[in-house]
Amino acid sequence: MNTHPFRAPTSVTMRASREGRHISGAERIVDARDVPAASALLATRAARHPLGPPDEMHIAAHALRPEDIRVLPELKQESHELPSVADARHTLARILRSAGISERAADRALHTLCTITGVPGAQVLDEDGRDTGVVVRARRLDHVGSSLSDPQKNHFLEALTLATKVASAPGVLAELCISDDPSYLRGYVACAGTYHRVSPLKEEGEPVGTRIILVRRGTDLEALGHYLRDIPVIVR
Ligand code: PML
Repeated sequence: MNTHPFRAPTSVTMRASREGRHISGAERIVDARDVPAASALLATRAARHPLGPPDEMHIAAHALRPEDIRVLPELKQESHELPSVADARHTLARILRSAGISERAADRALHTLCTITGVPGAQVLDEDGRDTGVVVRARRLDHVGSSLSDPQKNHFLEALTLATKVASAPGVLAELCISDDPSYLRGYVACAGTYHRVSPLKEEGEPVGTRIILVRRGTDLEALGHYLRDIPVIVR
């Protein structure tokens, strides 16, 4: 059902950095009357980020038109708890291959995922796993179940929300993520309609964490960026 609970939907975005390096970002869509509460929540969260405290923080609010909002059902979910990082990474590559991604692309995507960090968005790779040179950060998204009172990051709900929006974008084959929180070891791969939670994708304290999006050959990267940045999505 394409309905959402907002009379005056407003996107609230937070970005925080230190010495020019991105450390925290978050997205909410709330009713206009809840913008002060959402802004305070996101400011608290940036200040408490494990990679913080930031020396620069931006919070922006942007009014949305109710009729522009798309309501999407959340992806199906599966959990994979593995005994080691090596097993978890192997499982992630296996899931990609079972969704039709080539072995070479799966290996390249996994290598990129496990070696970079500090990117303010997702790195977009083509279906052979080659870097397209595009980094895109999905904005304007939220889940109907998100809290307006708890500043603690809900890694799972936020990641599921973002993955649901990314999976609905034109040309997307898969999305992979390792959290940049040094003590959050669970990550995911979203493909073929399912959000696979996989753990542990890194060792405690390991300074890696990023997102990768794999796209079909010929995907219009401008249109992909526009959808992910500008089209508001509520997940339920
Ligand atoms: C992040 O910290 O931004 C990514 C969190 C990944 C969540 C994986 C999960 O718990 O399902």
